[in-house]
Amino acid sequence: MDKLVGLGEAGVNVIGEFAKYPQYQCYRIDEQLSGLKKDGFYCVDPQPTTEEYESTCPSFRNFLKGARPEITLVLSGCGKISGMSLALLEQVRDRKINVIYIRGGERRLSKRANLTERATFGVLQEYARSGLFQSFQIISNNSLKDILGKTPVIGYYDALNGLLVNTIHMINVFENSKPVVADYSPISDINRIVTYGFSRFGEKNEENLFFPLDNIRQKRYYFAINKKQLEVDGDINNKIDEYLNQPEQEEIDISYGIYPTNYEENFVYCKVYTNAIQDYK
Ligand SMILES: Nc1nc2c(ncn2[C@@H]2O[C@H](COP(=O)(O)OP(=O)(O)OP(=O)(O)O)[C@@H](O)[C@H]2O)c(=O)[nH]1
Ligand SMILES: [Mg+2]
Repeated sequence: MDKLVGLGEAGVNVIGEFAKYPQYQCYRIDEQLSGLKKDGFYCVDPQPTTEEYESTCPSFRNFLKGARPEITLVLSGCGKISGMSLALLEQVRDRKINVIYIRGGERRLSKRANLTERATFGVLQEYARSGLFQSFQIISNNSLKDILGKTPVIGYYDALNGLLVNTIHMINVFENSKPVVADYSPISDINRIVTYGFSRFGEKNEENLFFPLDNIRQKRYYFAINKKQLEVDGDINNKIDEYLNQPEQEEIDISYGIYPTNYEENFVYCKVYTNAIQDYK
């Protein structure tokens, strides 16, 4: 997951957070963007409606020609510019596609935004289920907000985007490094609807999902534990067992890896999967 495309303001902001790490190649598409195409900025003409964004979608073939063999599109479904998403995805359908879908609407959505979001969410999920996408990753701003607790108005989106991107990035890093212990079962090809979770490892076995995913089929935990503690602390093993054996999870295929870190605090990241279409809630 290293070629990322942000569509609309939320998408572009999230991409900006990924751009802080050297391993991601970032492409931004929005109105009022300053920056050159060759540097990954594509400024589109503003349109008054979702439909007009759809009908005027330009060709991104040249702009996105380096974004292969796999591409991850980040967007919020309630912005007007999300009207471009299907036309854009059509242009890159020769690649493996992931979508990170941000459910906005922490405050009341306008009627227009609500309709747009409902339609985009439904269509993209069906695409995911029919196998057109490798994954459809749902993130709810409300869930991120609850995890962060009280967040001031200024810097609010930066805080949300920081939590989201840090979690996805850490999981990417872990997936490319060697765990001290791991028992990973393969993710079934049909489980393409996904969300993430993040929590501190310790007292409470909370996992703080980024979207309240229904009918979870598979879960992967990534335990990020202080290296010294892994060497000397006998309790850690028991705590991890307890975490993995929560009784309400019996039906879920759970797997995990344990990774050494130099941080004082210990964290649990998770990625959860289902094949079940999610209600618009
Ligand atoms: N997580 C996150 N959500 C955001 C951010 N910016 C906006 N949003 C959410 O995304 C939703 C859509 O807003 P925008 O991203 O501004 O809309 P847009 O995609 O630019 O679409 P337009 O209507 O065409 O401007 C809003 O309801 C916000 O809740 C951001 O930086 N991070
Ligand atoms: Mg906008």
